[in-house]
Amino acid sequence: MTISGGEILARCLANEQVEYIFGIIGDQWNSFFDVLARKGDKLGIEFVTTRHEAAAAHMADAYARTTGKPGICLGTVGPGAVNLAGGVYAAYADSVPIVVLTAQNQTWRIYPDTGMTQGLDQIRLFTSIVKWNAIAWSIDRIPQLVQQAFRTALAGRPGPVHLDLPSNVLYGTVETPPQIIPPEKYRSTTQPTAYPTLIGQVAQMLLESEFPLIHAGSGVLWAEASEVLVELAEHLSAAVTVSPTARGVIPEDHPLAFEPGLQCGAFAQNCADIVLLVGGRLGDLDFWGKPPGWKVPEQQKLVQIDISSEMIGVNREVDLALVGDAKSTLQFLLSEVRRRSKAKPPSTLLTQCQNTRQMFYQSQLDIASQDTEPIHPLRLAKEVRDFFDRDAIVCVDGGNSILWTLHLNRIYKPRSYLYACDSGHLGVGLPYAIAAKKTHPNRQVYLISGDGAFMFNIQELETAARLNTPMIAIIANDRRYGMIAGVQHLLFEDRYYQVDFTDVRYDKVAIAMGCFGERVTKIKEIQPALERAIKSKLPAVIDVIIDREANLNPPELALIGSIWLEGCTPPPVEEDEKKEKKTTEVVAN
Ligand SMILES: Cc1ncc(C[n+]2csc(CCOP(=O)(O)OP(=O)(O)O)c2C)c(N)n1
Ligand SMILES: [Mg+2]
Repeated sequence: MTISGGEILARCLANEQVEYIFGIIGDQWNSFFDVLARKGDKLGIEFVTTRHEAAAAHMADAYARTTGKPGICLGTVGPGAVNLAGGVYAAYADSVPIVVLTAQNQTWRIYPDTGMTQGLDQIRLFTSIVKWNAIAWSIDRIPQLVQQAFRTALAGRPGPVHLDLPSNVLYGTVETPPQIIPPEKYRSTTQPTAYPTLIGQVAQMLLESEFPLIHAGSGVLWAEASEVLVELAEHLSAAVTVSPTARGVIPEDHPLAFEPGLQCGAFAQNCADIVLLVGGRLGDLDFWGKPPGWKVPEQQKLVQIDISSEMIGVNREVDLALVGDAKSTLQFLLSEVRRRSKAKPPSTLLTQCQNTRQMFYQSQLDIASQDTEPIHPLRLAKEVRDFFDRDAIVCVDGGNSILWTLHLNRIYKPRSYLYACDSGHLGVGLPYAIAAKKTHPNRQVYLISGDGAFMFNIQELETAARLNTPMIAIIANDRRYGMIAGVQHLLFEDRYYQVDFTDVRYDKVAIAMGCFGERVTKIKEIQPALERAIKSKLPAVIDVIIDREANLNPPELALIGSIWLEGCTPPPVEEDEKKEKKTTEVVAN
């Protein structure tokens, strides 16, 4: 039986139960696409064509984040590969397992490039943003390399991998198809648990502490360990904080939950005498595990659980490290604390932190309850959250528009919050929302996006309309790169530079691409517009004109900015160089 390299690749992907491949075709891929055209249904694989490869990578990323399974994206040789890279970085930064497939020119024309059209060293292109990559030099290597791709993407701390597939390998044929064995025969389906004696020690430390706190990174989501983590917190009366990317590990209206931010999560982190860090590395957005977000190590013990020993003690010294899967390790830890003691009563410190959190929450609600117009960005966050179901999948994108959604746009379920946290990658939001809706058609999916961020991948509205994925994108429209303007406002006494752009009718762009669109300028119009968007059954854009002055200064921007720009104080400026505040505000058309 003659079989092509493209068909072997398709069969290997089907063997991994791949449902979707996101990407854009190129001629080098035609043989593979012809297999999908003829046999895609039988193999259970649907190809999703996007309008830019970066969006395809973001969609694969969203698929992985919402399902827990690797997402697949594909691009053609040269420009397709380069465009994919932009999206792969966002997945890499947040340790999301995606498999990146690029076509390559013929094996005899590559590495080195000899002047072939679209020639590119794609291995080197991806090296810094994938865990592993390789070239399939011959057809018979395809199964082995696909095995390695999935094995590595899912091993330990997950992440992207890349396969480069030369056109003669994809078009070429063999007479005897190589054997394709089931995944459980080539990669482990279970993860290791930490050493039992150490688990006992940790149980004792937690029980003897005054005020324990559990800090969850996204490793908890990948390990499906949210439920057991909450049970452990309840037994210990421990506060639970999360990295921004791990929102949803605990429902944010749970009495023990403290959402991220210096005035909420970090307040509790600053009171705890012991911290159990699970599946995270205390990076930038965790305030590095240092003051002012945390206590110094002498006053606060740190126990770290991570699947990867490479993550232990990365940014903060540990008192004890448990290397193992978050779920099984927490399960053993929970039985150990239960065996040793009945539930621990809440400490006075916990109650104090809960009161502070409540006061802060109330202060946010007070701002959001004002009826002032133009619409305050916090009011928008609240109106939107109040409108949608508790289990909606929430995507966020932008600058200050994201900061406003930290407290009043609560997240209640694991794998329901899509945010390119460690890359801060503008443009992820729309592709995330489309892929989330495609993958979870029965759940509501909404996006709150800055207007700057939305424009990075606005072309995907056509994809949304074509796929019939009725997600709802809400744009917090301040006609500028508000976060950068906000920092310029703080640093340069209102001297703004290159942060404003002209007004665009995003609603009309949406309609032109076959979606629903409305522009909203009044508070009382927000929810009716969302209602009409749902009724339309179309992908929708609600373009909300917000208060651009208020958007300059969300809570925490000054503090977060000072951590980001540590050591970067601007030099003094001569009096005569200080410009007047400039604005290029353009009236909505
Ligand atoms: C791809 C990319 N380019 C540039 C930046 C730098 N950046 C961070 S926030 C921001 C402004 C975002 O503006 P917008 O999406 O309108 O949100 P706003 O802050 O106005 O609410 C920019 C340009 C980035 N994070 N990502
Ligand atoms: Mg903006």
